[in-house]
Amino acid sequence: MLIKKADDIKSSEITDKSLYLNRRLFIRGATLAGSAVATGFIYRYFTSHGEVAQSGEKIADVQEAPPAAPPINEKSTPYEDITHYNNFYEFSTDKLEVANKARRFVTRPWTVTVEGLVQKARTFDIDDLLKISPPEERIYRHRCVERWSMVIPWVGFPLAKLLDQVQPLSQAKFIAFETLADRKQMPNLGSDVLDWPYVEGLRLDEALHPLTILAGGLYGETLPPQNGAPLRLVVPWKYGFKGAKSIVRIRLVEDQPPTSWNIAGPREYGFYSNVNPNRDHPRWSQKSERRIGEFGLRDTLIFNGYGDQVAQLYSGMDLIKNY
Ligand SMILES: Nc1nc2c(c(=O)[nH]1)N[C@H]1C(S)=C(S)[C@@H](COP(=O)(O)O)O[C@H]1N2
Ligand SMILES: [Mo]
Repeated sequence: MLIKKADDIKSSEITDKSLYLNRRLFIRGATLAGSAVATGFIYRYFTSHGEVAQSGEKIADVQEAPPAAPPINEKSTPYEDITHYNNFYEFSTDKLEVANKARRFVTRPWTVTVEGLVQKARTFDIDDLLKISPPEERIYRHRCVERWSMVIPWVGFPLAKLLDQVQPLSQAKFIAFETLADRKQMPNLGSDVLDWPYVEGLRLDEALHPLTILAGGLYGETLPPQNGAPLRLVVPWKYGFKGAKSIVRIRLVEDQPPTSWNIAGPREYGFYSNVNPNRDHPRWSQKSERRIGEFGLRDTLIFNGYGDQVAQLYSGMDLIKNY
C-alpha cells in the first residue's frame, strides 16, 4: 500500500490547517483505496510499515471527538511551530533547541505504570495503553505561563478511560504523574533548573473531566519527541506546564502531590495553575498572550476559554489564593 510517510512530506507542505486537512484526506483516501483492513476498529498508533511505532507516523482511524466543548473558531497553529517552539527542560531550556536535542529520543519499548489507590494496578505496554480508547482529534487552546499560546490539534483520549481500567479506590483524591528522567537520552538532566523527574498532579475530579486527555498524537500523527512522545497529558484550561510529557508512571493518591514547578517557585506556580487573567504571575501580567504566528496580543480568557465546561469544578474556591 502506498502511504506517504511523514518523512517523505516536506514540512513546508504541512504548515497550515487547510493543507493539513487536504493531506489527511489524501492519506485517508489512500488508506481506504489500498487497505485490506476495511474495519473501522483498528486504531493503532503505528502504521502498516512495521511494529515499531515511530514519531510522526500517521495514526489510523482518528475519530471526531464527541463535543466536550464547542469547537474553537481559531486557526490551528502550524505544525512547524508546534514542533519547534517547545518547553521540555529535560532536553533544553531553549525552546528552539528542544526538537533537535530530542530527535533521537527512543520511545519503544515503553511502559506506563498506573498504581497507588486503585483496585487494579497495572503496567501497560504503551501500545496497549493507546488502544484503550479510539484516538480522537481534540483541537485545544494551549496557553503557556510565559504568555504565548497556540491552537493544537491533539490526538488522544480521555484520561477517564484509563482510570476506568484501574478503578480508583474511594480514598483516591488526587492523581500524580511522573515522567521519564533518562540521563543517557536527556542532556539537560544534569542541570538543576527543576527537580527531576518532572512531576505534575491533578485533583481527581479534574483528571476525570471529559476535557482532560492523554495525547499520543498531533495533527493526525504520533507525537514527535519534543511534544512528549509517546504519551503526554493535556489539560486545556490550565497553563501548559501541567501537561507532563513522556509519562512513565501515574499514581492515585490521597494527598495533593508535589509538582516540579511549584517546588521550583512556590510563589509563582501553584498546584491549580488554572489559566486566569485576574491573577498575575509575580513577575508579569497574565491578562494577555501572544498567539504564535500572530502579531499583537490577544486577551487571555478565564480558564483559557473553557469556563463553561470547568468553572463548576472550582465553585466556592478563591482562585486568587488557589493559583
Ligand atoms: N516532562 C516535561 N513535561 C513538560 C515540560 C517539561 O519541561 N518537561 N514543560 C511543560 C511546559 S512549561 C509546557 S508550556 C508544555 C509545552 O508543550 P509543547 O511543547 O507540546 O507545546 O509542556 C509541559 N510539559
Ligand atoms: Mo509552559
